[in-house]
Amino acid sequence: MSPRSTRQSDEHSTAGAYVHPGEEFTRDTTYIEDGIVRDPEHARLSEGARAWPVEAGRYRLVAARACPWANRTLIVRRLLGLEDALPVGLPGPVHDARSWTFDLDPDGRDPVLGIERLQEAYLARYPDYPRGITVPAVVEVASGKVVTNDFAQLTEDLAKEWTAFHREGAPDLWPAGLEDEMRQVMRRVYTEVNNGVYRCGFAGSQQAYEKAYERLWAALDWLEERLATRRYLMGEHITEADVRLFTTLVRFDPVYHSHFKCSRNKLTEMPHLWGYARDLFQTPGFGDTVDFQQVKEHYYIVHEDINPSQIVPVGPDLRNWVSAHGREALGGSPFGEGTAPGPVRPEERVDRRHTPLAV
Ligand SMILES: N[C@@H](CCC(=O)N[C@@H](CS)C(=O)NCC(=O)O)C(=O)O
Repeated sequence: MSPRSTRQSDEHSTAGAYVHPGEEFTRDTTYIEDGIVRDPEHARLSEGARAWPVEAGRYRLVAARACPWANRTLIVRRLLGLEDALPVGLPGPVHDARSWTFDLDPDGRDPVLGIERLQEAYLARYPDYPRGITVPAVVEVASGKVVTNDFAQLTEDLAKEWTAFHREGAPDLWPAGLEDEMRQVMRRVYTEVNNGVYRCGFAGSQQAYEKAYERLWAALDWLEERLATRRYLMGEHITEADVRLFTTLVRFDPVYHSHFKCSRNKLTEMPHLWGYARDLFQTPGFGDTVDFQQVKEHYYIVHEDINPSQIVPVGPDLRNWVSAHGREALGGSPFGEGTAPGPVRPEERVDRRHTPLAV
């Protein structure tokens, strides 16, 4: 059995080389699409995908703080209070041609899975796994095998399938009445913004870059306007759509503006987006998952073809992330009828030298 392809690309198999000369950037959207669901017998998954049962402690989420797609899972897990049910392993910020390593753990091994590289969990399931070893991934602890790396489905499943383990007061990140519009908004955010910054950064020609740049800024202008009158993307309360936009915005000035040449404006020059990003950053569950130093190290060191010196910038100054944002004036409340998550567990706290928050 091997992961199914929606499109063929070897983009992930050439760590260190992300730009293909003359070409537009195309993302490999092939995932191990298994789902972790409440009722595996009646699960409606895509063809060939396996349904695994939701079970506390059976799986381990592997999520590098540096990665925006993995950052989504860290935020949602914390907002929903799934820390006990789904423990986390945190690889360091960089990876080599073979994969992410657990170099932040004392002996260089994930303390529960006992592996040095995430690659071991992929190969345990698919000995000839042909693609990039990506985070986020969920690994079954007993077998050591990767279950899924389908990051978009994963956060949706955490919200909809893992409800038995949600904390009391967990927010509704997928309000039923908003779901259709949410999916449209998230689709545009994904193609134009989350992936749009990569399309700029990994463009293989001047023409491809300029096209990507126009697309990105058209979308950011749309969001700037949308957020002028709405506190959150879908209105009064946070939803999964905000999680998805936030992880790109928080990386914008430290990385995408310079490293990916997304330089028409800084985030700090887009008043509504900047206020919105700070509002979320200061909301428990969002900013307290962000390690700016790991984020910068990941991009500037791993993408050697666009930053051959691998020098990591010292700036920008991050203290403005904790400044007053004034978004309360738009009304709304982050958690709706729910409540904020409690303090971050000591073992999951971001290094205080890597964040402007008092963690
Ligand atoms: N694979 C997913 C998203 C996950 C992803 O790309 N994660 C990156 C880090 S931000 C990764 O693990 N890259 C390692 C590799 O490609 O070998 C996609 O491309 O849509």
